[in-house]
Amino acid sequence: MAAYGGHELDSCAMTASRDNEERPARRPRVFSGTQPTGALHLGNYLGAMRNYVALQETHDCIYCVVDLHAITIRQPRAELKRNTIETANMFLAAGVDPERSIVIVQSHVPQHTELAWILNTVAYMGELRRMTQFKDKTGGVEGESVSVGLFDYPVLMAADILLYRADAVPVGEDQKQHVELTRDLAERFNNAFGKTFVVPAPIIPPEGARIMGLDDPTKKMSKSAGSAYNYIALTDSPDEIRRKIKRAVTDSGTEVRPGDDKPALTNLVAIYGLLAGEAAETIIDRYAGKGYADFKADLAEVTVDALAPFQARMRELADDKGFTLDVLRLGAERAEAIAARTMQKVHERVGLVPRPD
Ligand code: ATP
Ligand code: LTN
Repeated sequence: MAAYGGHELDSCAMTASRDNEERPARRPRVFSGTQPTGALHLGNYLGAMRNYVALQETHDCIYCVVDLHAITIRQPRAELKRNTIETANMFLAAGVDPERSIVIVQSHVPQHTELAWILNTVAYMGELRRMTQFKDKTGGVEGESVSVGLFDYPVLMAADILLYRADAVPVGEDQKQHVELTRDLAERFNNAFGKTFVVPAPIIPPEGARIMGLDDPTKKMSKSAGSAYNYIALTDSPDEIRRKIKRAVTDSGTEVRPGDDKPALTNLVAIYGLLAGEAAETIIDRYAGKGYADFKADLAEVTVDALAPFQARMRELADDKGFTLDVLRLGAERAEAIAARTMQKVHERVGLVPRPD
């Protein structure tokens, strides 16, 4: 995992790559968001954040800590604040470079919620009700006490993306449906009011898009899972990582190989392969005749080693609080310049009277 090396942030370098509309040949734009709901885990990294880092080579990227999404599930305020800064730190520690990419907190750019309101007028109740994440979070029972915010969550996500006219959205498999809804809303708005939004495409990695829970390989790894043995947080200590991998469920039999009959090993071999940069065949050959214990012990060390540079950078960032705040301040300025231009166009298309000077 490439860690972003500590260098000074200077606002000139950042304004040099301001809104790319001003450039003759703009690179395609990427937007993605992560909720500040706790420590990110290997699923978040392998499914999404790894792509956040890689896409910086070819795209102009905006990465957002989506705090307004996080409040659809109640969280103590001190925890939300801590998680917001920590999630921004995780982007940086994983290799998001704030001199090349924009890093923001969603609530710092008010146009996200403004556009969400306007998109609410083109979104249908029926399509929001069909969102599987909504169904999962409500347990399929849409009772009297399900919040409007939880229901409307995908419209705010669409606003996040469309606000910046992003071409591509790196996400894990579970967010594909939300990006499809975003495409539908963009097209519906464009048809009704004239071409305004870019219709974005999801970027979902061929491997790692759905890392499964260590304690239950039939469900995705999730930071909101009931047990900490479900996931490996990117901030887990080496001993915690070893303990969790040792306790990870395995399948019947002894062979280390992926397969439809082996959901647990399929997941563990995928994690090993992605972190070590090795093909599944190489791993299968190495553990032929050896059994699960040897494989798990080595997987623990591969994971500890892969996370070490990230964790070192997290410690540096924790000791330098001003750095992250500078990144977020400059990020918000740059993002707002792009957002304001989109909103001006949206107001005009819809027929809202401009505020008199
Ligand atoms: P969680 O379920 O862990 O609380 P989330 O999906 O609700 O996470 P985020 O933390 O905002 O919310 O997700 C950040 C990114 O990580 C998203 O692009 C999401 O698709 C991806 N992601 C989340 N879980 C996994 C997983 N198990 N495997 C691969 N990608 C994942
Ligand atoms: N819904 C996403 C988080 C999210 C997002 C976005 C992802 C909010 N806005 C815009 C991509 C683009 C989740 O639960 N992981």
